[in-house]
Amino acid sequence: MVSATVGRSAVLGAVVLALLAVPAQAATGMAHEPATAALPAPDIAGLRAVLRSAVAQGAPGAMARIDDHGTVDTATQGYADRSTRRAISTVDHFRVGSVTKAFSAVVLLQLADEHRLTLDAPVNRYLPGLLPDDRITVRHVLSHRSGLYDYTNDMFAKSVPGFESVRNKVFTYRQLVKLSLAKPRTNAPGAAYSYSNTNFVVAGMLIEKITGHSVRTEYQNRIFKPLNLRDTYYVHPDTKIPGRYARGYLTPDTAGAALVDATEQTVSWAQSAGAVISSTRDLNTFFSALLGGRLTSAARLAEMEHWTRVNSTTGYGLGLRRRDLSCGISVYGHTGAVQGYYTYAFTTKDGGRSLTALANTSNNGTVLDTMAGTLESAFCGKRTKSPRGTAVAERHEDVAPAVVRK
Ligand code: REX
Repeated sequence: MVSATVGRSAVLGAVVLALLAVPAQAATGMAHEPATAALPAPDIAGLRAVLRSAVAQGAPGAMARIDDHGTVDTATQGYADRSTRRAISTVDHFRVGSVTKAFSAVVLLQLADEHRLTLDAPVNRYLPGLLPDDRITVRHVLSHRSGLYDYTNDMFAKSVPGFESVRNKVFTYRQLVKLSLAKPRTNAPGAAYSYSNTNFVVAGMLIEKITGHSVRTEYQNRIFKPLNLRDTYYVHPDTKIPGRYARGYLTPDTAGAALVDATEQTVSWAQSAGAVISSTRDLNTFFSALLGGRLTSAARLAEMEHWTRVNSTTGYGLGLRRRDLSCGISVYGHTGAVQGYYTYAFTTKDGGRSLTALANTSNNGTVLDTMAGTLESAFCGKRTKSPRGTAVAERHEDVAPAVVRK
């Protein structure tokens, strides 16, 4: 308790110094970078309480793992499988949804490092005629500023029927882009942030075109193998999750209706925008390595961390989210929402402390809000004032409008 309090004041001091020292960054809300050593100790009791709330609000299970300079803390609550009543475990694999976008971005930034891709080049230079506007660049796509409409808004307007209509489908990337292009662009290229899965479908196409390999091969050779991510898979269009896994339960739109087991699906509607499978350990390893500078050059990482403001407490870089927590600390990573699984995977600026949290339900905005509290517990430690709930309000505008049933 004492050390948590001391740690916190050190952090606040560092934030004040940073604000004074870097006014330009402060203006964009980027000046929250204390060394991990100055962070307060994680609040594990608080973390458990957050998971208990998520389960009370309808998640069959919830779990979290913190990796902090080699020290591991885990917490679990509820079930991996409702029918067998097997307890959820932090070694269980799960679908990470849009956390996949960070993997796709890393591959493209490595290609930029290798001078095989120019971030400010038009997408159409690599994929002639794909997009209706030559001004849309690779950077626009990776920062959700292309204006390409998110086809999943219509696909999942009705959550359960929408899911059932695609769960066994296999789409080509071009079919998904075609769905998007049937709608007007949401903004002129570069003009505004507008979250869209279409962007990371285009990212997958770029990876395959430039390398001549599948995204699966590139993820494996560039990320999974070098980081020894033994729980991480890209099995599209296979519908099964390899190894031991948590089942995923989609919440229907009708209040009170039974949860739908959504575990098996192709995730072909997302592919390079959302089809990776992983574990809490591997996602922590991945984001620690990324922010620790072990996956790209320092210059490319800096480009990933060039933030477009999303709202008062979130920014989007290139396939990377930044979230500013209530204690003045910023964390970096991604969120994920595929049918049956909500993921939060974030790390500190230097990659020294990482948290991955999962609830095995989706389409439940209350659970999504609650799970954001795992970040507060992991990085802000025990709070003396400002009770959770008031301090932690999830910002739904951070995600595509159709993602969350409120
Ligand atoms: C698809 C619908 C949501 C989910 C989506 N997921 O776009 C991407 C993702 C891959 O992970 N995005 C998250 C469904 C938000 C991110 O980037 O952080 N919702 C569900 C509905 C709503 O069907 N009608 O909640 O299971």
